This record gives sequence, C-alpha cells and structure tokens, in this order.
Amino acid sequence: MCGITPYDATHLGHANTYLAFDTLVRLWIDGGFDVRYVQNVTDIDDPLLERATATGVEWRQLAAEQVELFRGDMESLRIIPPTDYVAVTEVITPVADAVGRLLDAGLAYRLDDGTADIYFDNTAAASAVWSLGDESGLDRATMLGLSAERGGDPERPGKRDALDVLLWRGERDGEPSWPSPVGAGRPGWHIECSVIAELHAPLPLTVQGGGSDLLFPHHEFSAGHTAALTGAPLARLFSHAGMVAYDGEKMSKSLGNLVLVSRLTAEGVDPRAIRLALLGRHYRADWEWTRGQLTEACSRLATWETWAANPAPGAHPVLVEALRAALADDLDTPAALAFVDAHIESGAAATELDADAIDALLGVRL
Ligand code: 5CA
Ligand code: ZN
Repeated sequence: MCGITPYDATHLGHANTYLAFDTLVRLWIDGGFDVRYVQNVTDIDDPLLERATATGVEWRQLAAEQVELFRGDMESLRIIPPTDYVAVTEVITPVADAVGRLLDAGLAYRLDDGTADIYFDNTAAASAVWSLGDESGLDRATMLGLSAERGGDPERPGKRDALDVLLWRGERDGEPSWPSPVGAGRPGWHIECSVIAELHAPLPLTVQGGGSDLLFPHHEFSAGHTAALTGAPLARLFSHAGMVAYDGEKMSKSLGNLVLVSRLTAEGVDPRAIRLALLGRHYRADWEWTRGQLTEACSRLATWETWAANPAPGAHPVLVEALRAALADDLDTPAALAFVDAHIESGAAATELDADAIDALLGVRL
C-alpha cells in the first residue's frame, strides 16, 4: 500500500484511501486470512523538501512530526496498522543496489549532463511480464500529460524516451544525499515502492493499493521496476480508491483545499462519524466532501448507538452475513451501511453479535 509523503497529513482524501484498504484488511481477517500489510512512507522527495525549505523546518523533523500526526489520526479512525511500516530513508542501500542491478542489466542509464541522475529505460525493460501501458491502459499523449503533472519530467533533454522515470537523483548542493555504489544521491519515487514491496512481502502482492492518482505513472512504473528486477509482476491486482474533492477540486496539498482529520477531531467531531461519512461512499467513487455529509453521519451514528445501547445476548447471523456479503461485493460499504439502517428500521433488536460484526467489519464500536 502506498503510504503518505509526510506533510499536510492527514486530509480526508488520505483518510478515505486508507479506510478503503482497511475495509479490505478487515474482510480478509474476518475470512481467516493471515494478512501481511506493508506500507511505505515517502520521507524523502522533492515536495517534502520544498515544504521544509518554505517553512524553515528541517526535513527530517517535518517528516517525523507528520508521520506522528498521521499515525495518531489513523489510530483515532481505528484503521488497523500495517504489519510493516517502512520509510524510504530506511532502504537507501537496497534501492541503490536495485538501481545498480538495473544499470548492469542495461535497463537503466545515466544522463550525460553532469548531474549523475539515473533513469529507467522503459523501452529496454519491456518484457513478457511488463510493458508500458499494461497497467494503466492509457495512450501515450495522456501518459505524457500525467507524467508532467505528477512528478515526472517528460521535457527533460537527454532522456532516451520522454516517459522514462528517474531512478536515482544525483547529489545536489543543499539537498540531502547518501553515498552509494551508483554515486551519491537519493532514490526516485517509483523504485522506493518496488524495493520496499520486494523486501517486505512475497511477490506478487495480492493487491497493490493507493488512490487513483497513483495509477500513472506511479503504479505503472513501480510494476515496471519490479518486473525488471525480479522477472515477476509486482501485484496480482492494482486497486485504486477514488478521489475526494473539496471546494470543487481534488483535495490536494498543492491546492491547499484540505480538511484535516485532526482539525475535525479537535473540534470535537466523533471519529466514528468521520468513518461513517467516508464509508457512505463506494471506495472507487470520486466525490466531494461537504459538511452536510458529516451531519448525516453523526445522526446515523446516534441512531445506531441508541439501537445498540443494550444488546441482547444472541447469535442471529442475519446482520453479520449481510455485512460480509456487501463487503465481499467489491467492498460495497454503502450497501453495508444501508443494511444496518434497514435492519434497525425493521424493529430487530440488537444482539452482541451484531455489535461485534459492526465493530469488526466496519470498525465502529457502538
Ligand atoms: N507517498 C506517495 C505514494 S508512494 C503519495 O502519493 N503520498 S500522498 O501523501 O500524496 O498520498 C497518500 C495516499 O493518499 C495516496 O494513496 C494517494 O493516492 C491518496 N490521496 C491523495 N489525495 C487524495 C484525495 N484527494 N482523495 C483520495 N485519496 C487521495
Ligand atoms: Zn507508492
């Protein structure tokens, strides 16, 4: 699972994406699977460094504070933590090693402009396991546009192909860097997730997750790097959560149209209501956050709590089975919530099993 770049954490878009995959984890645990959940932290990257410079905070301190805030927000939302939570700065040596192997295999090249930057040769790396476009299904013009928008540099001279991505950024004055066999520098973005996945989980992953803004270039190239390094696909399934908007645009750090989980909870909003508001939308949908949705979620929570206030002992499996069926159908959380509403409406008394099922599968302890 792609983790945060630790600044401006945790906004409701982040929360929505992690909640989507938390629902999957809960469904798997309920199904008796042994879940291995690995999440990275992009604690070294251009946008983080830019923010650190702009605010006069040392980048390591910015990352540490924001990771702390993120973890606290995840805990208050009762998102089950990953088994392994791995920062890029912990894997600099294996990333440099991977870049070295790609150079040796002729699947990477150095730019001849005095920068010591190293790029992935997507054309040379095309194989039976991976080629550009397999994952995203996008045409080249769209890829070029998205690459420019999302951290790529299609216009940079000297690349073999405009869509080739940076694997290793050579040392620059005033930027953090690490010595390595491929030269002093720091990791590019996509290789970090490939290397962390390879180090911490058996490949192919069952699911590689993230928001839909990661489909291209990020997941496409993480998959490309893994295929080039191991000969295996990165994941059996690439799954993408929809984008949460606010004030008419995607909620994003660059626009600053953020609603932070920590701000809502500081106002006294019950984190269970935030959870219910987000679960009220299908995870793949793009939608816009409004305060009204939170008000509705608060009243839903109040109704559920009143109903569950004195659960009778008992084990009628109607509700638990309905929740399992809804979630097994592509994580249909809106259907799961609607079922609970209808069940309460029908006059059925709450049982301990019902309360436990809502707790375990929806993460809401009534
Ligand atoms: N560190 C990289 C991934 S390796 C990164 O994208 N970090 S992030 O902090 O920008 O985003 C963290 C996660 O939140 C990603 O999965 C991203 O797709 C998701 N995300 C970001 N903005 C939104 C949004 N507005 N709605 C839904 N999900 C979002
Ligand atoms: Zn990632």
